[in-house]
Amino acid sequence: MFQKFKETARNNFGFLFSAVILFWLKTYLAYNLEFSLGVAGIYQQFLLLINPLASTLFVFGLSLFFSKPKSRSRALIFLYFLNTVLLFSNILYYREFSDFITVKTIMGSSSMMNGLGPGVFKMLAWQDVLYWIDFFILIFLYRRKKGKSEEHGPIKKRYAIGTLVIAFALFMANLGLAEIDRPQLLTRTFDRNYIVKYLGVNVYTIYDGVQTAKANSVRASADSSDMAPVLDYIDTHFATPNPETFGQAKGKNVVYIHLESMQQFLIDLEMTEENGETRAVTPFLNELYHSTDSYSFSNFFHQTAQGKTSDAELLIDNSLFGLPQGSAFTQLGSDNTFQAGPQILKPLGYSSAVFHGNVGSFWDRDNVYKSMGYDYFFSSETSYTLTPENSLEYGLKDKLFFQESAQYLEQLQQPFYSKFVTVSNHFPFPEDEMNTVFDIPNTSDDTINGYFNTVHYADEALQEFFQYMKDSGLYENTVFVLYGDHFGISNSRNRTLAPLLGHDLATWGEYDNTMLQRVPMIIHIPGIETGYVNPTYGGQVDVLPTVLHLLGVDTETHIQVGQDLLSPERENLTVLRNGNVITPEYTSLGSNVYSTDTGENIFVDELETPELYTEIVGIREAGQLQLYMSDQILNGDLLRFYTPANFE
Ligand code: GP9
Ligand code: MN
Repeated sequence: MFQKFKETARNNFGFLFSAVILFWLKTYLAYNLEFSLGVAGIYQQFLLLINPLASTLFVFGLSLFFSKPKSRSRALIFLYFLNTVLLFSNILYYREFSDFITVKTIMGSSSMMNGLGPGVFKMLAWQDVLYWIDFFILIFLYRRKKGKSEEHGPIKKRYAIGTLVIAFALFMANLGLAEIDRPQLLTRTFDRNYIVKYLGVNVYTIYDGVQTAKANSVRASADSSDMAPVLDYIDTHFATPNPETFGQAKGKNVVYIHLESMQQFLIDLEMTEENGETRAVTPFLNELYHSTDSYSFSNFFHQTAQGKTSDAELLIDNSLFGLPQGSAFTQLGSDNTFQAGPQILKPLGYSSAVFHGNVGSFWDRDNVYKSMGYDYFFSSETSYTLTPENSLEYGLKDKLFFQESAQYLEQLQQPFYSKFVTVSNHFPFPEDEMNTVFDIPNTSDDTINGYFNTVHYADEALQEFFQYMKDSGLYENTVFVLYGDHFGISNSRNRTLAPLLGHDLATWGEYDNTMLQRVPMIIHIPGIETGYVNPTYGGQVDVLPTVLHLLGVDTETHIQVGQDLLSPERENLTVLRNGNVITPEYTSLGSNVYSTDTGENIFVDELETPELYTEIVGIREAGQLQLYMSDQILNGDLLRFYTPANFE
């Protein structure tokens, strides 16, 4: 009997085992070469090593249900191919986003993948051969064994089922070991990195799919009673506006300028060129930043996640966070009830418009802007003619965009609430004949080198736009709100960027990556002369109440989870979308705490430093609560149950 089993195993399972081993090795290689999973200690290393096994065996084991040997082998090859595609897509995606692909990303938003698409060739690396070569080895093994396959009979169903049972048992063992190190791994919402680190890419993908399905049912089950805790939060969290700035821009037009991929480190940054001359990268932004007509913010962070541009727009217009996964625009946007800037200002006689030199379907803007109450959306379908000469991957080049848009803006009924979404400074920061080129930086990374040129171009475009505004006479009567939407240089490239910014690479780590998530935030109000650079810790979620208060709009009954950046009562805290929290004193990243000032890692323990411990728990909870309330509102579509004062 044992002899018989051995034979069956050799004849039928040999190919399966080769496939499992190959894929296992490949996955482990990718873990080490591609993802920064924060593996600490031998135990986590061990979990990382074993975690691909269970799911790989399970997925490939499905092929055993084919009774014909030929179909069985082919099914296995097909499954192997699919699983390789999944792994490889994650590798490419991670290189840009430092994150894994979500099911929502795959299903809900082709535009999300477009976000990666054009840059995809730049994402390829030499080692990518390693992620495909095994596939050909497998085909080679198949061809070799093919001649002998006639000897193999069908596999008994119970062996096939047995294989899946073994795979499942292995998974449970893996999960058990993981939970020892990280309790509640699956019950609490962790960073995606954690799930991959402990359970692997396949399990993560399945887990994410289940989560997505659950989320879809949340909206259906929410009702008006869910608003009560939200209203409580809004009430206690409200920061009374500063009487000196409240209404300072009353009745003025609003122009938001969405600065694509612009990071704060660019402000005041100078480059010394090969000819010895020193040039500012963003001379015009610097001028605005330091102007006494501007409230500028030096500790302002982007709070976006995978929804990138769309997350930033959502935050700015609604004072609500995007979703932890995927883009709220594409997932919920068009069905959701919003109480956004345009809707709030409409009763005060404001018209509203967005200008964006790209197709309206990108991030589902066509629909979402309508849900947010925008009167007009000037897109490439309605207003700009795109040609290969005048546009880049994401639309009309900024200078031409501003030039054309300024004419439309002049026609708009005043006062208006408007937004200009720029695109030229978008990854992969391509070369273009319209750019002035910096010789320095000449780093090993063309993406970084290109960034400075496209940033500089965007800065020139901005300057031209301000000139149009002055020429048309709109300038004096307008508040300009400029914000960077998210990082341009991803964490995986920061080590190459760091020396250019004068940072020490030896100590580079998660603290430094986090500090680079600051983005510019400038509120320029011509003629005020009371402007200054404000060091409060805040983020995109705080912009709407700030702007509304400057316009003299009372927001007390509005459901906005941010706080006025100019209010002396505010919390002085930034929570990033991943739950990390930054205050002037502390930066809390996962379970680590750093001094925000020095970057020094601070040991915080409940027993040894009880007071500090309580303080850190306090700021973490404040951050979590803000995210939680925002998620409740958005996921449950709770605004459909509530109408603020003076709202139509
Ligand atoms: C596309 C543009 C880019 O229309 O807004 O969005 P992003 O890729 O930065 O999210
Ligand atoms: Mn963007």
